Amino acid sequence: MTRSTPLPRACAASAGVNFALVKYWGKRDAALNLPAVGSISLTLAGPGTRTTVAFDAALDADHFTLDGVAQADAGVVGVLDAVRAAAGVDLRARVESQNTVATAAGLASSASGMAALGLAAWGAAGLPVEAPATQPALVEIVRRGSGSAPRSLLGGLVELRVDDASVHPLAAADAWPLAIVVARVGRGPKKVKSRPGMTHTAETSPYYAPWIEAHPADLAAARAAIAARDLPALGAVMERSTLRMHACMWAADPPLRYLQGRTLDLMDAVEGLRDAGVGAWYTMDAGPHVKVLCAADDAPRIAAALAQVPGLAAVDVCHPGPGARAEVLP
Ligand code: 2P0
Repeated sequence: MTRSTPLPRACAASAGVNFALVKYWGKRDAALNLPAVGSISLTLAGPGTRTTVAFDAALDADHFTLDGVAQADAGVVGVLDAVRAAAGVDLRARVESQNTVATAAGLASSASGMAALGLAAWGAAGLPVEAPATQPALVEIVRRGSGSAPRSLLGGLVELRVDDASVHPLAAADAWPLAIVVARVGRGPKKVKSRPGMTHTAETSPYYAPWIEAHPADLAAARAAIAARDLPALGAVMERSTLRMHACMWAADPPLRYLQGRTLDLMDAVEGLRDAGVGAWYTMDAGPHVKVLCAADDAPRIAAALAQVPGLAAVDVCHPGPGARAEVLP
């Protein structure tokens, strides 16, 4: 690939977190970090990551700060090495990231983090930053950093296909007035990171094969619901996919359980809202937090109802947002 301008230059990129509606759990190739299943997600405005990368001939090592604190992170160096190889750059980089989402807590910080880092490094190396999701080499670098991160390259509802791990828009952020109410249960980091959690599930859960087998039907149902803008149908498949994924983990040996008592209290509250005629559907990832999909107009009263559940750290309303974007700095 050829660079458009000479180095050094700096590039800043922003990416929103995305939450999976139809879940990814498991890999078909661990070395390449290729997913065993496709996934469908919603990228959010607000919570996410902003990262600046500058390659600098004066540096003898990569420097990375997260929220102002210096970090040694092999994943960051891995992304930088992959971008250097793609662009023919042989300089170390200064990387500064700010998260507006809790780090490593099952709130998708790795997705926004890797999308912003990959795109900022790509731009700083002189490669084109327009339409990042259409550049397979960049999508692959971002995916190797975090399997869910390519979805944050696009806004709104997004599908990551299982066959070639490419990402595709299903509905733009402003095409459907949705919201996600995020109910946070506790503030600590998750006990088991996703990567070892997926390996353990694949190796020990007798439900792993059925999970993979049932998955394409959930993707098809979600695609159809999105095309028809049918929120109850999308909510139903989202809850089904969530519980199938967690059932698969619970059946591992020893079991892998991210859900907590308060998670179940929130699921009860969401079902109670539905019984009262309010359209609200839950999903949970590799953590105890509950994300509730709803129509944007219903979000304030759903947030108010969930805030009544005892013992929560926070309840926030989020809306669909754009894909990752970058600007080359002067
Ligand atoms: C998802 N999760 O689809 C699923 C649902 C968590 C549960 O993708 O190993 O940090 O780097 O590919 O992307 C979280 O896993 O994992 C995730 P790796 P990632 O959102």
